[in-house]
Amino acid sequence: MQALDGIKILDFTHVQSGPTCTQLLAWFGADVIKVERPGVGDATRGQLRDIPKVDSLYFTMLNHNKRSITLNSKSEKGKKILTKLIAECDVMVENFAPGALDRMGFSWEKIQEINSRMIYASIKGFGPGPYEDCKVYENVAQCAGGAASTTGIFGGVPIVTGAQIGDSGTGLHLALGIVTALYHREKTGCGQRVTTAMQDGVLNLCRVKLRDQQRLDTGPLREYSQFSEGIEFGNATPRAGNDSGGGQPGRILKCKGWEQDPDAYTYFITQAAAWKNICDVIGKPEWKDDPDWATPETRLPKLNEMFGAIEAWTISKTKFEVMEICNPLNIPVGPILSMKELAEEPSLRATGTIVEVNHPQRGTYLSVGCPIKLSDSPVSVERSPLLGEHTEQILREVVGLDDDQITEARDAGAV
Ligand code: CAO
Repeated sequence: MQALDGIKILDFTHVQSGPTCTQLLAWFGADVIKVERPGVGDATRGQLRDIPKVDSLYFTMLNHNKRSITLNSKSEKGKKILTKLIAECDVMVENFAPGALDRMGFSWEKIQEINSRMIYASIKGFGPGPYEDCKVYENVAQCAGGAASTTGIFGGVPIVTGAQIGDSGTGLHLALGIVTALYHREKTGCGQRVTTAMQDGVLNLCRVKLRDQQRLDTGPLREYSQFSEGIEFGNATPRAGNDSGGGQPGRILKCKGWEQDPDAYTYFITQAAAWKNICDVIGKPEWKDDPDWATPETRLPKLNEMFGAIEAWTISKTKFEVMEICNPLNIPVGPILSMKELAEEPSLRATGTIVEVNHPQRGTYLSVGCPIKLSDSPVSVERSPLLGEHTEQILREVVGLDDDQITEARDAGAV
């Protein structure tokens, strides 16, 4: 038995943000019924295709363990079927442009009328306010949520990150909102509305940068490299390159082979408690008790010199040797791992974080499995559904239609 066994999710999500949320819930055992437009489906089925006429990796990697029903929810018959689906499901999730479901005739009030236990969950780009009607994609959210203004090299342009904090990050936030509402429903018997805005989700993940914004009022941010370089701070949290976001200064440093390998680097954190070990490892034992170097405060104005000395050592080792030497000494370091290295990492295969999935059209492909491990709710990653693969099954089992009614719905173009 899985944690969410018995929970039926009406999944009106598309592209990335919403599908990441419902995929997680499917992995925890919910029956996720993905509703797609007949003949069209989720736009990502056809985006960034690597094999002609085959569901893209973009789609397959975001829609595991779901069932697919095609339904024209704007047609009269389609609306009747949707009404029945709403009555039968526990959770409805959508990430359409603002107002799309209201325009279809399914406002929150109407949904509550049909099913008072329904949890209705949405992702939008922005919350209530001047931008609430905007359509939003990943990078817009990264920019509007504070990530881009604080990412990049000091003096350079704002940079977006490859981690999909706007889409997948907000999907995670929504999934937590949904399971919280399910827990609440256990006690009250009532459903509720759950909303997350991508701007809010990104800002939540940039919390430490709002911390720094306020610290600027009382002086420079001494742990930023900018401070050690004597560059004045402006009135907003600046881009901090690869500086550590915490109180222990860290940087990305070159390792052996960096001239040929773009990922031959390590992250190196100068953990205060490990300072003496760091001095020994890098061949600077004289810094251990030197009053100019011995405390974090004395080192902050000299970060370039300090990391220069550390890099003179890391550059003589591979990123994995750095890890092997530093870990036993409690010096936190991390190799810069490429996607290729991650895809081939046996320990990630062993835990199911990287999985091989078989798909009838594309054969075997790699995906990221469930990153959250529940000891009593094991996850088996199943391939994504083909467009409308489960239409008949769902019409029969969930909606309760018979063969004639299914044919009628097909003839009317409702499914
Ligand atoms: N039957 C009938 N109509 C359907 C349907 C179905 N099964 N499924 C979708 N539609 C309709 C919608 O009702 C909508 O119609 P109206 O415009 O008449 O209301 C239409 O299809 C298009 O939906 P959309 O506006 O959501 O899609 P889009 O491609 O224009 O915009 C996106 C995409 C992502 C920008 C927008 O949905 C959005 O801003 N979503 C919220 C934020 C979000 O999640 N963004 C992240 C996406 S991942 O990067």
